[in-house]
This record gives sequence, structure tokens and C-alpha cells, in this order.
Amino acid sequence: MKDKIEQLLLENGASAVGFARLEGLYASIEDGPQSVDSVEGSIEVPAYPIGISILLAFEKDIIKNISNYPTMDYYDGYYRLNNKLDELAIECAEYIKKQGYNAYPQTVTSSKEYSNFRTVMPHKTVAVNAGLGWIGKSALFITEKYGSAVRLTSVLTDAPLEYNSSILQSKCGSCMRCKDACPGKAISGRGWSPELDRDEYFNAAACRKKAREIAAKSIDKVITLCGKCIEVCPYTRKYTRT
Ligand code: B12
Ligand code: SF4
Ligand code: SF4
Repeated sequence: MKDKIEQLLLENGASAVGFARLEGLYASIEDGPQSVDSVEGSIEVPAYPIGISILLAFEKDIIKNISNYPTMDYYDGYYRLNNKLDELAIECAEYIKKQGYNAYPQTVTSSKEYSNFRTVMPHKTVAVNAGLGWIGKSALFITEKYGSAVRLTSVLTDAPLEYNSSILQSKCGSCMRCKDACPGKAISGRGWSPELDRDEYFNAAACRKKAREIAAKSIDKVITLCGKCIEVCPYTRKYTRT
């Protein structure tokens, strides 16, 4: 079934697909400080043991052209990729359900934020544990092939699928390009490791505030859109500039 799922997703346009073991990685929702994007009420995400990570890469030029500020092409690409990822996740979940198992597609509307800019099972956690890449100092998920110029989704399932081994080591070395370029001063420069909580090396509130200011100024939209940390990363540039 694993090969069939992979084939289905790649044939329908996914840039990469991976399978992760998620037991012990689901966040427990506790009362705490609420961010502006936090939802009220209960969030019911089933803690299935396997996650399927689905990546879609941006076109090279879209990312190359956000070196100064976000563009309308990036804004349109953001929605286009999100819609396509939702379609792929739903299709994948439908296929698994037809084989007699449970599956939960983490579409934009079904993976809600709670508390302090958090989701119960972030797409990046699924992607890292599926062995598709690692987390950089930028707090972004990075792949060898596309750098961080990818958007992600995931499907949670109880189907007994074989899973990949994960890359739990960052590959930033002494690079500090994203820290130096970030207009919101949100990136501390501390290297990622799985035991480090995001808030110990990345300031989500500072990023959101600055990205919204920049999007309002450059494209006149109310949205958290910046992406400078994506564009400057040498792993992304290896993809966009070759
Ligand atoms: C909340 C949110 C934000 C918040 C907080 C960002 C953050 N880094 O957490 C704010 C508003 C600041 C934000 C900003 C942006 N966001 Co945003 N955001 C999200 C969202 C909805 C949830 C993220 C979340 O739950 N964070 C909670 C923390 C705990 O998790 P995390 O950082 O995602 O992942 C940590 C764990 O996975 C852990 N981890 C990873 N592997 C393992 C393994 C083990 C064993 C363990 C223990 C832990 C562990 O390490 C990670 C880093 O600390 C996701 C979509 C989603 N549903 O996942 C998009 C998402 C993270 N955003 C995305 C993007 C692109 C952006 C922006 C560039 C905006 C833009 N489009 O221009 C900026 C970039 C900010 C940055 N440098 O990270 C992409 C990232 C793509 C990528 N290549 O990484 C996502 C995945 C959306 C998508 N569908 O593609 N975002
Ligand atoms: S999206 Fe912009 S403000 Fe946010 S971390 Fe990246 S470079 Fe900084
Ligand atoms: S720009 Fe450099 S420090 Fe930042 S994520 Fe990329 S490799 Fe790591």
C-alpha cells in the first residue's frame, strides 16, 4: 500500500513524499498564552501512529524574486500550493479509507493553531520524521533538493505502513544568513536539535508582526507573508540559482 500511495501522490504532482512514525510526538494541548491566530474551543486531531508527509516545491523564479520583499506571484503561489496540497492530502486519505483504515488529511482548515502559534502535529515534524529533510536555524524545514522553498501538508493514519528513518541533525554549520537577513530579528542563530523547543531559538510573534507589516507595505494584503529566510538560505539558492 505504501508504494501505491507514493505513486498516486507523485503522479498527481507532489514533489516528494515520505512516511513517518509519530508515536510520542503529538502535542498535548494545555492552557497557556494564546496567540492572535489561536482557535477557541477543542481541537480534535486523531493521534494516529503514522504520518505521510507531502511536499510541493515553489517555482524557482517565485522564490528568487522575493529577495527584497514578497511579491504578488509569491502571494498567488502561496494559495495555489496550499490548494493543491489540500487536494493531494484528501485524495491520499480517501485512498487509505478505501483500503479499510482511518486517515485524517491535515488540510489548511483541519490543522488549527492553538496556544502560542502551535499545532498538534506540525507538518514539519511529520516531514523530518519521514526523513525528507531537517530543520534549519531559520526554524524552516529544509531539503537537499529544494532548500526551504517547499510548502507542506500531511495525512495521519492507522494503516500499517512502513516508515522511513529520520534526519534529526541540522546541516547549517556556521552559516548565519537567515539570522542576518531576517527583518523581524526573529531568528536567534541557535542551531536546531529535536530536544530544543521552537521558542528557545525562534521568536514567532516577532516574525508574524514584521511579516504582516512587510506584506501590507509591499503587496497591500493582510497576511503573514515574507519568506526572506527561505530565499537567502544557501540550500534554497542552490535550487533557485542553478
Ligand atoms: C504557526 C505557524 C507559523 C507561525 C510560527 C512559525 C513556526 N516556525 O512555528 C508564524 C506566524 C511565525 C509563521 C511564519 C511563517 N511561516 Co508558518 N506555519 C505555522 C503553522 C500553521 C504551524 C507551525 C507549528 O505548529 N509550529 C509549532 C512548532 C512546535 O513546530 P514547528 O516549528 O512547526 O516544528 C518543530 C517541530 O517539528 C520540531 N521537530 C521537528 N522534527 C522533530 C523530531 C523530533 C523527534 C522532535 C522531538 C521534534 C521535532 O522542530 C521544529 C522546529 O522547532 C505551519 C503549518 C502546519 N500546520 O504545520 C506553517 C508553516 C510552518 N509556515 C510556513 C511558512 C513558509 C512560513 C513563513 C515563511 C511565512 C511565509 N509564507 O512567507 C514564515 C516563516 C517563519 C519561520 N522562519 O519559521 C511553512 C514552512 C515551510 C518550510 N519549508 O518549513 C508551513 C509548514 C506551512 C506550509 N503548509 O507549508 N508560521
Ligand atoms: S518570514 Fe521574514 S520575518 Fe519571519 S523569520 Fe523569515 S525572514 Fe524573519
Ligand atoms: S540560511 Fe544558513 S543558517 Fe539559515 S537555515 Fe539556511 S543554512 Fe541554516
